[in-house]
Amino acid sequence: MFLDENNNGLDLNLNLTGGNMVKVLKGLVLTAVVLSFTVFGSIAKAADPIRIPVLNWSSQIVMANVMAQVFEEMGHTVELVPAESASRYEAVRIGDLHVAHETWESTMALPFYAAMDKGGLIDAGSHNLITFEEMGVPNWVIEEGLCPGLPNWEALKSPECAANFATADSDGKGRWLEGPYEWHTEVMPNRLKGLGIDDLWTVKFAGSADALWAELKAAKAEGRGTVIFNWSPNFTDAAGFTFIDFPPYFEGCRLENGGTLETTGCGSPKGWLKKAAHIKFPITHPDAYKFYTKMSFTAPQIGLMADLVDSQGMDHAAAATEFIAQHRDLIDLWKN
Ligand code: TMO
Repeated sequence: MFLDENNNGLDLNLNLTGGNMVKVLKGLVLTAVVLSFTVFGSIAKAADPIRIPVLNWSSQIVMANVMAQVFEEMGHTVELVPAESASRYEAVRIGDLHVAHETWESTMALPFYAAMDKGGLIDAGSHNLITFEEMGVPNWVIEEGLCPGLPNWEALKSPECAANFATADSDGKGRWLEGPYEWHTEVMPNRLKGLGIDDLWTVKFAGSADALWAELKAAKAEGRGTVIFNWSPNFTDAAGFTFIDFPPYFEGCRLENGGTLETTGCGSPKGWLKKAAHIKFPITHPDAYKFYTKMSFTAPQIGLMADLVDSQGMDHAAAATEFIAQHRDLIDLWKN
C-alpha cells in the first residue's frame, strides 16, 4: 500500500524496481513475522487482523460493519474482505476468514457442514430467529389479480397467469427473477422442472440483490407481474411481500441432497441463521470470539440493518454506526 502510493506516476522501469523492492521487503517482513511468531508468539497473534467477509446483500454487509466497528472498539484491527457465498466456508476453514456471520440454512447449510466435516470450521451459535428464503410476489400483484389463486403455487399452472409475468428476455414464458447464480445455482430451475411448470415459466438470475429491488420498482411502474427471490428478515417485510406456498420442504428433496427431478418441486425450509468461525478464532482473539458467540440478532434487528440501507439510503458503514447507537446497551452486554 505504502509503496504503491509513492510509486504513483513513475514509469514502468521504476515500477519494476519498485516490484523488486516489494519482493525484498516481503522477504524482510516474512523473516520478521517468523521471528515474532517464535519469540513473541501471543503478541503476533493478537495483532492479526480479524477478517470478516462482505457479500452482496445489505443485512450481511451492515452486520459485517457492526462487527468491525465493535471489534475496533475492543482494540482489534479488522479487514472487510469481499467474498462469495458458498466458497467462504472453505476460507473460514483454513483461516483466511475468521467468521461467516450470516449463514442461512436454506442456501448455505451444505458448504457449512462440508467445511466442518473437513475440520477447521466451528459452529459459533445461532441468531435468535427463524429465516425463510423463497420466491414470492409483492402484495399488489395479488391485489390486482394478476395470478388468481396465489400464494398457492398451483396458481402458477395457469397459462393466463404466466403470461402476465413475461418479460423481453423470457421467451414468452413467465419469468422468475432469482438472486445471483452463485447463491443457489440450479435450485430454482430444478424447482420448475420438479413442479412440471417449466414449459410456462423460466428462471433468470439477477446480478445482485439491488437488481431484485430495482425489478420490484420496474414491474410496479409497468403494471406487469413479477416473481422474485426474496427472504425474511428483510426490509420488504414491512413493504408488503408474500412468499409463494410450495409443496413442503423435506430432507433430501433437493438434487444436491440426493433428491430426483420428482422431488425437486419442494419449497424452501424454515431455517436457522448460524454463525461460523475459524477453529482458532477463540484462541487468537478470545474477547472478540466471546462477543461473537453472544451476538444473536432478532428478525426485526436484521430487518432494520437492511432497511437502513435499502429503504433509508444510508451507506453500510453509516448504517452500522446508527444500528450500534440504537442498540448500545445490547452491544455492551455482549462485549462483557
Ligand atoms: C442469503 N440470502 C439472504 C441472500 O438469501
